[in-house]
Amino acid sequence: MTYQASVKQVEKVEPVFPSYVKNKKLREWVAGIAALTQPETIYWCDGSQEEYDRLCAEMVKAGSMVKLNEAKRPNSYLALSDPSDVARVEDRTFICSVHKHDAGITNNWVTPAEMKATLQPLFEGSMRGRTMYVVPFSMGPLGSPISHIGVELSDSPYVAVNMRIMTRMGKAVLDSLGEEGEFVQCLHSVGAPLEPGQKDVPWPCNKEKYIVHFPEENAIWSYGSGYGGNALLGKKCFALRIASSMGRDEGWLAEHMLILGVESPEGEKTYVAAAFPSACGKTNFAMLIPPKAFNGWKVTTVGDDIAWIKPGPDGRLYAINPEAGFFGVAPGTSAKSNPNALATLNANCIFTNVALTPDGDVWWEDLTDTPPAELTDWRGQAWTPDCGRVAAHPNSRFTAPASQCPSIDPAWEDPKGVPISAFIFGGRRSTAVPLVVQATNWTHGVYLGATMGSETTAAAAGAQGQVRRDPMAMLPFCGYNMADYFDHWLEVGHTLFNPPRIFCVNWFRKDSNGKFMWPGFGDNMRILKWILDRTHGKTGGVESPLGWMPSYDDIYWEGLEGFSRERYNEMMSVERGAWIKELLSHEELFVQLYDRLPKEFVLQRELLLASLWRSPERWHLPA
Ligand code: TSX
Ligand code: MN
Repeated sequence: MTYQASVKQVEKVEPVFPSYVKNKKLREWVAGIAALTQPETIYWCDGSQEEYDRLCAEMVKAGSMVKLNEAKRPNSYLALSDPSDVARVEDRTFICSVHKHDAGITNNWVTPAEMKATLQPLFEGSMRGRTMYVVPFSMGPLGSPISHIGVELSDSPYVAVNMRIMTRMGKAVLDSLGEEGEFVQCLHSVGAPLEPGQKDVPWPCNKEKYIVHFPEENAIWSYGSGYGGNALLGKKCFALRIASSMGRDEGWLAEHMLILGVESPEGEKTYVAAAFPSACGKTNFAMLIPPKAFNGWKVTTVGDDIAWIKPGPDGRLYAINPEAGFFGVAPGTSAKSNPNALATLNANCIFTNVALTPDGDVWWEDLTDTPPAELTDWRGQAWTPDCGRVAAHPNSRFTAPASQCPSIDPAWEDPKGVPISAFIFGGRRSTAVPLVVQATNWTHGVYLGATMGSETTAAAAGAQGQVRRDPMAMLPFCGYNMADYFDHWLEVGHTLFNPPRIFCVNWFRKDSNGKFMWPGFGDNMRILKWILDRTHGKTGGVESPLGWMPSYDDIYWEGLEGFSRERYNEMMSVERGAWIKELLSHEELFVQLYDRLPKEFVLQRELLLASLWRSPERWHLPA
């Protein structure tokens, strides 16, 4: 790769390396990127609290963040983005493998050579007038055999401070990298160079955006956006897209999954990993508080978004949460929906695109039943409850240290990871899909995960109420061909001794009056308990056309008054007509992936169809 830059500019940005920067590849890469992007200065992040406070103070001074009321929300900040830069940009996200087939039909693809030819001129001088932050980070506990190191070069101080919360960031990472260690190259520019004397804006970004992955060289180039998953490259870009591709090559899984632990009153500890598409309350489930009647039961949180899962020496799967913080959607987070998340946000947080209260605190929709009488909204404009606009952007976020979560699991930083006993796949489906089903075996379970779908909600663009297939909730995050991904899942299961049990859940089925049939939230513990009992072989189940189901009597109902057997059976019913439509929609997904689709999926679909036809038109659990 050649970088074009005038001699004068190269001289200006010749990096001075701190003595502790020993890694040869890192030195060469930083020098090359500095010559290309021509920052005014280069700053090496050490990850200290002093550095974090200083960078935040600089951003406050520059007008990029406000400091919140120290008494109400200590050491916390609010950033408001440019109104055009508020979410991930899937149509600008690319997987640049050499062969198109290796990216697959579900990813945007351009050859690496062509993409680099496009990006090179955009990055040329893109950091002029700005500081280039060198952000060394570890995804996963430093030194864990499951962890991997990355270095992000970014011209955004917002990225630097958020990365300190979301990852293990700083000098210790470089020490662990040593002279020869491997790291994922994460290059990021907001694409807004400053000419001499030009005044900066609070949230610099560029209309033109590129979120680009080179899975064959473990590199990420991100241009034009300062927001979330576009800019904090350790998260979706590295921990999911690049890592999924590494996992395929190395025999492990990088999944869009929460990890939670359940401790029974007898002290038996079980961990499960669960995948949900957006708008299903994944963080709420990761931090679930069991109902009072579950005296002595405890749910603990290992992670709320991403799981790296590797086979251990005993033939079981072990998972780590590669992240160190939560970058969660704020609206909807409340003392009712998620008290643990709310407590996590008490201090040391960065909020993005939520509303500001007159006394210097934050607010978002549903935080309180009655909104404050006046606010400054996410666009910085005056807001009142009757103004007809939302106060916080629907995709507004909190960045919070995971260590502050009251339900954080004691083993959340265990370098070995936690043993996974079950996988749960969920979706938001108002019809057809029962509350819970257990797959009959690994292959059936992988099929259920691969064909999971969710209804679009107002939070996402596009028509409402349509079912979108989102295999394993990985559609926007798989760094390679989705059919190869299914194949990899099947392969991994066969390397294991007694693989985890697989379940499907749907908290969102509605009755004929359009009312949610299941109370959800803490009461999901009742379903989780059955899932655990099943994985430990402690309870019965009924064979349905779709897999194993709990009968009414298999569920612990204490403390949930008036939930009748009839209503439960209604919620668990299987309609042939609806499921034939469902299977046709599976076929639509499969024909897109036809040439590399595992044979098992075709056979599994046929088996499901056959079992539906041998069952009543409307199948019910016994009355
Ligand atoms: O997060 C949710 N979970 C998982 C919690 C552990 N939500 C919130 C919406 C997703 C962003 C849910 N919403 C859940 C759920 O299980 N279920 C529902 C649907 C629902 C909403 C309200 C009520 C019941 C169900 N009840 C009342 O409003 C009284
Ligand atoms: Mn996610």
